[in-house]
Amino acid sequence: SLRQHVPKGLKSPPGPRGYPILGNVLELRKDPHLALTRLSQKYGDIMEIRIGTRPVLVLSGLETIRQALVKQGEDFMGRPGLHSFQYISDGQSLAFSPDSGEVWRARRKLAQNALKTFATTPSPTSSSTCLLEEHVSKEAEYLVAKFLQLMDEEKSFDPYRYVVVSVANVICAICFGKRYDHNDQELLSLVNLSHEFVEAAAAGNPADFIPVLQYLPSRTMTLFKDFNKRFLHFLQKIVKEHYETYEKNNIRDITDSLIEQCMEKKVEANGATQIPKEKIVNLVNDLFGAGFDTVTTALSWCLMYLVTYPHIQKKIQEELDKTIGQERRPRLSDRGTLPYTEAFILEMFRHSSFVPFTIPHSMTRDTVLNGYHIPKDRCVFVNQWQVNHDEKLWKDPLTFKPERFLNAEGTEVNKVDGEKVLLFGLGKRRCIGEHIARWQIFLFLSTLLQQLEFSVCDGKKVDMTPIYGLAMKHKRCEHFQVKQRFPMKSMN
Ligand code: HEM
Ligand code: HJJ
Repeated sequence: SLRQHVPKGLKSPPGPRGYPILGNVLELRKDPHLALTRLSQKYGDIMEIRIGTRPVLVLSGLETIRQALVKQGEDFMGRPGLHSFQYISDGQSLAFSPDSGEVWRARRKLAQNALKTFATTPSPTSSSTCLLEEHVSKEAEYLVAKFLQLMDEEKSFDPYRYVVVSVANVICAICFGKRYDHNDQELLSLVNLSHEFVEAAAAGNPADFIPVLQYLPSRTMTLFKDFNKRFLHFLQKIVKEHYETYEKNNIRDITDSLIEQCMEKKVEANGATQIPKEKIVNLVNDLFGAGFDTVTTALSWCLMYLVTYPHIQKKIQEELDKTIGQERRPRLSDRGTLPYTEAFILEMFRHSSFVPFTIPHSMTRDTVLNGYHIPKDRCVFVNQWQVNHDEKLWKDPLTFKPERFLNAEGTEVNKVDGEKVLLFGLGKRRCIGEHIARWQIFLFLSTLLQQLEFSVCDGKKVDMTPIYGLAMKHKRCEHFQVKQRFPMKSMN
């Protein structure tokens, strides 16, 4: 293949040789985050691999990633035009479409404002701090009752199946002002199949880099295309209902407020960036997709760690008992007062690294990174898993140990260590849902653990092996059990 022109005095990043035609695709077949972590130990924080005939820049090391995504943020903020991404939201996704210009910037701002208004702004009409707290408290309480009912009726159960509906209901409330029943088949058939999405949307999907694969039948890609069609259909129905019942003096939820934006944009004087109408309302696709899947995955990993390390579960419960007691439920404002719980969540983020890579980036222009020439349009993978398991940053990185984030007395979370955990990306493309995700995980977890003790049936082991994807999940486990911690003190 033609070598790119490299300016004098600069070099191309090093990397493994790879095979003709295939490049390094065989090495990436299984667990690319582990394979690329191993390769980074040999070639360094900035390396170039090939997938098929296409070169890909792979970034590791927290400082190198900060340099690229933050300090040289404008250069690294693009998204590659990958084959699989055209099927997400009809190719119009905020997160996955190749746009990184003015339209993307304006849409990102709209989405951020919408989340702020409908999730975290203090609520004037309710006793809760904000709508997010109100919705999570209600859904968590429902989940406790559901788990107890399932124990009564079935003796054991798969928590994912119920957690996903509760979490989906929180983002549904915010986006659509709607709540679904735990047996709603239409919702269940979407949210229970998100592995079909995350496995194809992951960094290094061969079909994105080897064009001939796009014409060969692939089960993963068929399921992915079909999932996206049904996802879009589901959301378009909800948006249509909103248009039909829209009243400009009663903005009920994020969808209404985006519709309002569409109407206002028409009258607004030029100057501001014009965004096509469809590209405003369909922002809810990204919000709903990210909102239900990531938080569910996080909570599901929490439950897996809790049953694997029962003494850690006990310590969280002791902290909850001491700080909150049984006379009231946990609230968002308790977050700063529960350091062990906070450390557990950080350690779950770090140890699972369930978002092993960010969404792939691409170069908006030629640049130089630590002396290496990086050309415009180069596809970039950012290895978050490597950062979270880097021996240079973490002692015994493979050990699950919440204490690593606490001071010696166990009374405070070490902020500096917490910020070394990389799971939400950095810089211009960093996650816009990070805060609401962290709040939700905290409040769901503390509400569940105040009332319930989780375990698995005698003799059953849980399989913690992550399944590679955009967000990594574990095998479902149907052997969960709960015990009510204070049966006499149940509140209403
Ligand atoms: C982007 C992680 C929850 C909305 C991202 C990225 C990561 C990430 C790694 C890509 C960053 C990059 O490409 O450099 C997570 C994790 C979550 C979470 C670990 C939960 C624990 C959420 C939630 C929402 C959300 C709850 C919204 C409701 C988004 C959006 C983007 C994004 C819209 C695309 C930003 C852009 O491309 O400009 N997230 N996320 N995320 N996230 Fe999250
Ligand atoms: C989805 C799971 C989906 C979309 C988008 C349009 C915004 C890096 C990670 C997440 C943040 C990026 C975003 C993800 C939204 C999903 C996700 C799913 C349908 C979607 C981990 O992604 O099951 O369906 O439609």
